[in-house]
Amino acid sequence: MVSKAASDAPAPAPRPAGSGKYLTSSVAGAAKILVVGPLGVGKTTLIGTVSEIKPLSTEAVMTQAGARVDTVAAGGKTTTTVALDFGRMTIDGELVLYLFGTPGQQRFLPAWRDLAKGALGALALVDTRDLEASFDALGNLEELGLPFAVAVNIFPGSPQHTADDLRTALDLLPGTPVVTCDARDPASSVRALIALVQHLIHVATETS
Ligand SMILES: Nc1nc2c(ncn2[C@@H]2O[C@H](COP(=O)(O)OP(=O)(O)OP(=O)(O)O)[C@@H](O)[C@H]2O)c(=O)[nH]1
Ligand SMILES: [Mg+2]
Repeated sequence: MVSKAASDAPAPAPRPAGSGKYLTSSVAGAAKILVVGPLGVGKTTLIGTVSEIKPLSTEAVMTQAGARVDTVAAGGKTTTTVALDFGRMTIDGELVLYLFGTPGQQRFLPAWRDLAKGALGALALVDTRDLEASFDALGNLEELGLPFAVAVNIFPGSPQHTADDLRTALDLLPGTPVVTCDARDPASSVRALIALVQHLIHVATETS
């Protein structure tokens, strides 16, 4: 039952879709999306940048025990994701993306397999200072049969390559989108996710 005070209260001002904690009634669909890539490529940063809700992150301090295997192109990284990142982003007020970031290390592949259940696709972040570091993540996506888009996260001093050169170097299918972004910048990160969604729609219409 609505109390008098509540019914007399002025209606709350409409909020722009996706700007707050709660989903708006305009949302018509949802998709689970993975954000993958090697250690330190910017997965946690990107999810934190675009998320409308306080992102969940599971950062732990990197210890000396992992120093030999956990190497990052930039160095100086002190924490790493040990389970997952989680965030939410709404596109055009209609499609909500639930974003799941994977740990960067290949030894967490079993956790990846669980996280990938029910996912429609993935955004694969790449650092051109160490392209080879991305091979494991891209290989995992192919093994799981998940369609993906590649987003090159630009760091200071990142070598620049054409999309075609990257496609060759990363052995991508011709239709796989390749975009650039700065994971700290909302506009470019959202653009990368939109490129992925457009690709997923294309793949779905081709196979239906
Ligand atoms: N210059 C620059 N720095 C970035 C960018 N994205 C992330 N960083 C920085 O790079 C570092 C690593 O980013 P994270 O988001 O923790 O990387 P991650 O992929 O989640 O790393 P793991 O969970 O360890 O695999 C952080 O200090 C970020 O601030 C970017 O686009 N440009
Ligand atoms: Mg992380």
